[in-house]
Amino acid sequence: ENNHKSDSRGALIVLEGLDRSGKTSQSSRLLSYLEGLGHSVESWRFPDRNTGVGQMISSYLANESQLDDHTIHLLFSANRWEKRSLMETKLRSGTTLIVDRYSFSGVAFSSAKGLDIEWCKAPEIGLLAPDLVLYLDIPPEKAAERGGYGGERYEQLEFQRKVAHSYQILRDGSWKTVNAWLPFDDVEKQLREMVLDSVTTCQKGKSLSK
Ligand code: DGP
Ligand code: NA
Ligand code: NA
Repeated sequence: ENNHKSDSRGALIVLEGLDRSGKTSQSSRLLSYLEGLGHSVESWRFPDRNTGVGQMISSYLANESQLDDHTIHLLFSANRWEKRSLMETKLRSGTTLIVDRYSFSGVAFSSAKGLDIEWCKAPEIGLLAPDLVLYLDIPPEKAAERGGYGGERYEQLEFQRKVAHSYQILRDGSWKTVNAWLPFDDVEKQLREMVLDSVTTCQKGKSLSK
């Protein structure tokens, strides 16, 4: 019903960026911050390597298996789809989710390989729309200097440059960009404000969209 005021709910907050942009550390800092303020909040990440699909993805990333580029793209997407209903339940029950990577990673990484960008977007249609996308912006060269990559498939400077370019194409006015090569504390400070704002808006009953 259109005129029915929707209930208070949690916010879907997504962190995006290159490998070694600091998303994982910032996710856990934001989690502690919001918990400290008494909010119900969970930290999630994609790919979720704990599911059957996630294990296939993990083995691909470790170069232990080879898959066609389209096939792995669809697996990453399936990994988000298998969490969709739980995600909706959590948000509706008032829990905020801080998610380390989501659909934009799917499109950015696969289109960086040369797959058609519209084809890449298609399987993401119908997943829940983030309330806030935080882009941790770092030049690929700076990210590469940060204590080295872990050796997974995509963790190479040349490829990360292409991913950065794809993110640039995807980025729109709704994303909030944070300079991620500042010290971690400064990055955190910027993120805190943005996140709190989004949590408050959703508590007031902003409706959930696809
Ligand atoms: P992470 O666990 O955040 O380090 O992610 C593992 C790697 O997989 C990282 O290089 C980013 C990449 N990745 C994450 N999500 C997707 C996706 O949906 N599609 C593709 N092709 N790559 C992804
Ligand atoms: Na990684
Ligand atoms: Na990460």
